[in-house]
Amino acid sequence: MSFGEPRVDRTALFTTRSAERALVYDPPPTDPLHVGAVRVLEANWTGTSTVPSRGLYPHQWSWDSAFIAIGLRHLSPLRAQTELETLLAAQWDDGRIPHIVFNPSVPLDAYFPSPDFWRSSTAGRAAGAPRTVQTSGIVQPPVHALAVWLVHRADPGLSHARGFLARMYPRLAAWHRYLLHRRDLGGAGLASVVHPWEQGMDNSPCWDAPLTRVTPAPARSFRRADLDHGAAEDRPTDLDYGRYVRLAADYRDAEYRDGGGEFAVEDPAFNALLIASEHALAAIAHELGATGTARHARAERLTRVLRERLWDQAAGVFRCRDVRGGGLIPERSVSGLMPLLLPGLPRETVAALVNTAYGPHFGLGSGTRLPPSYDLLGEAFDPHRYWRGPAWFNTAWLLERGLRTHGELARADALREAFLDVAGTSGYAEYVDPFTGEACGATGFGWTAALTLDLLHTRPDDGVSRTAGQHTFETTSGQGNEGGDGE
Ligand code: 9WN
Repeated sequence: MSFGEPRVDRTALFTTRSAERALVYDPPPTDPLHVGAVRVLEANWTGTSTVPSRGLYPHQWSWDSAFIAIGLRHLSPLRAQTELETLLAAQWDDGRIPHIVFNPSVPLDAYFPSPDFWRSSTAGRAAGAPRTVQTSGIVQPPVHALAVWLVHRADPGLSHARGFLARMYPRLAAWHRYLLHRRDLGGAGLASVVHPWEQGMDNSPCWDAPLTRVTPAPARSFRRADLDHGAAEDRPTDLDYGRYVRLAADYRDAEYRDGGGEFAVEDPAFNALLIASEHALAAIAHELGATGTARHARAERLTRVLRERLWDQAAGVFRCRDVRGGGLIPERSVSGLMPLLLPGLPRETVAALVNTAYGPHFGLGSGTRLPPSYDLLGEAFDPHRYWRGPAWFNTAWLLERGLRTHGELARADALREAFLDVAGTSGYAEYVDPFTGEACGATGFGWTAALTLDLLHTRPDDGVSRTAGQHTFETTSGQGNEGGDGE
């Protein structure tokens, strides 16, 4: 096992040629967990970005790439920067970062919905979709500014030499502006998702009630490619898929204009990640010489709005809000634990969230090895079905980070150990049975390998703020997060 500061890819300081974007590690690591994770990232690298999985997900996915870059920074900061640059090069003029950037050399039938379904360069023209690359038209959780900041910190010299922050900052600012303005469908300041795929936990029971309003597209009108790779009983049902297809087709047919669709949900994880990224964007602004505190203040204000809009005191968890149906959705999802990431959360909310994570609904410290995606006691719980119970490694990583942020060090250490153990024994699985750690879905999964590397390289007592009340997004000068561009 190897600890310490992210290793600097020194050869990369002087070059940006893709042939030299090889992974470097000096001295060569011998820990099999490390070696295996590096192999996965090498196998999934396409030359400009990393696929989540060669078989099931053969293109570039938005939040996957952000998590992957967070791991890659320990091996090759240059490759980590390239990963994010490739994704942000596909940003639309209206600011949205698409959830998939398609690889033109992959056959159309390898993944559904394919580029000919989304038709970004025609249906997305009014919203400013890029002309030279095909993308989807929906988004995924905004982990990007956080990833850019962490990648920068891995090698500030390389970052400055390549103008990495200066080039990424305006794109990230436009992305947040899109979410905070065009996607404020509830009118309270939070961003809404308009499709279950946007929130990233596609098949969560949280979507069941809002999805009942959506007429499914007929099963014969599309062909699912996911069933070529995954077991049907673990994947979403055909009925759910029909609804996903209908929602996406309606959005496309409205030329990706925001505000009109049947599905609009304020989700706690999506908004917590937006707020965490707003803190990171403040740190980036500070690094670039801005003096204002506007972004930091906005992140704090949004933390308060998140609590006012989505916190359920009696349940001790954040809920999703169905903006079209008008109320909080009475389901407990791992999404509702994710605001623990936020440094400005009141102490009593932190304590309640920790109790919920370690209580009967999520079973940490007692029955489960990693946080289940959904309430163990919920009616829809299924330990193997997509986002209806299994554990994913990205949410475990976020929870670990949240626990450290609020000084829950023993619990964070235990979760870190469980993460590393299960990642290795499961073959870097896409997701696992939360009780046994048995592998489900794809193996050799990008973010599982990348976040394994991140936990291996970030000393338990270093890397993020470990003290309750301190900022997670400290600047290089250690002055706290005072950045902001005052927009
Ligand atoms: C749809 C790529 C993505 C992840 C999502 C996960 C799954 C896609 C699918 O795979 O979603 O975007 O086809 O099910 O749910 O979180 O980003 O790994």
